[in-house]
Amino acid sequence: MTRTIGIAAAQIGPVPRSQTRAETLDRLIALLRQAKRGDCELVVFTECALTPFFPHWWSEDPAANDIYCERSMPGPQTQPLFDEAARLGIGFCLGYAELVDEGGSIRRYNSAVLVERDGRVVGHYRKTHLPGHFDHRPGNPFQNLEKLYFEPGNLGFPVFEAFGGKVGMLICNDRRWPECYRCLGLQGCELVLIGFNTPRHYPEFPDTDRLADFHHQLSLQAGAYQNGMWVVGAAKAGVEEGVEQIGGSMIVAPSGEVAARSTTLGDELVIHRCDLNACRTYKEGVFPSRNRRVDQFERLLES
Ligand code: CDT
Repeated sequence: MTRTIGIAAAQIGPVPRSQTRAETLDRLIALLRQAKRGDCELVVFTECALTPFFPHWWSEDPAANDIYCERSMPGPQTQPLFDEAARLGIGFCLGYAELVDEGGSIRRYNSAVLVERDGRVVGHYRKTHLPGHFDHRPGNPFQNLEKLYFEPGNLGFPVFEAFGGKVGMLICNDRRWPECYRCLGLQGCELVLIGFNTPRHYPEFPDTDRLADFHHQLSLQAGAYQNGMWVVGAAKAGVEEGVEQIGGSMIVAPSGEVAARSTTLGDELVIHRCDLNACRTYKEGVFPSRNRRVDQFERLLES
């Protein structure tokens, strides 16, 4: 018996500084509608999908970028996306910059929300691995200031019952770390949703530039195969405010094979009907999860 779900990775091209939040939201809503026409039930948007990727910009006052943060989800500016998705009966995962008041302290996270087809918020994830630096590096062509603008996520690696299966989320740099997938896989996760903004150029280590696409794909394929999960990666692509980003949105099967991939660096859907039961061959066959070695690993994680 199959357990299939039509999934679209919703890649978006550059979001210029001059674009209003409402204009960006219209682009996301257009992709939702296109996904519905493509028989999809779940759309995966990228990391910080509502705004330009502002951690590339230095500011003396990091709070100046609070205009790019959401104080609630849904909020007044994102409600139209939630309304249209519920009207279409389509769920989504949306990356956004989050600003919260935690016990009187203002905190900022690089976050994602998972929403079911009826509009119900299923759960949240906050990015664990914040790449880059705290300091201004004026010699670099652009900055990587996520460490300055965000705090590391404090929600762990939750797995949610949704879309007829077990679903987890990661955000961009998380996808390079095998333990992220492992923490999800050990909870039986069958589908991992990942948004990313990946520059082609790494100012501190330019020798890796020629491998940017390869390392991205390698990470998704290894995570999928070694944990028997579907992995969906949705990019912010193209040249945004002078920063070239790789694109390369794709859906990877639990076999590690690329099932579908983007062909442009603009707004584009990457669609595949994913059979969640295909995870079983790898979870129970190739990597049986209840063997002694994995039990030991779980104990290590708990300690
Ligand atoms: N957004 C994000 O996490 N990007 C990183 C690049 C960081 S380069 C220091 C990535 O892993 O793609």
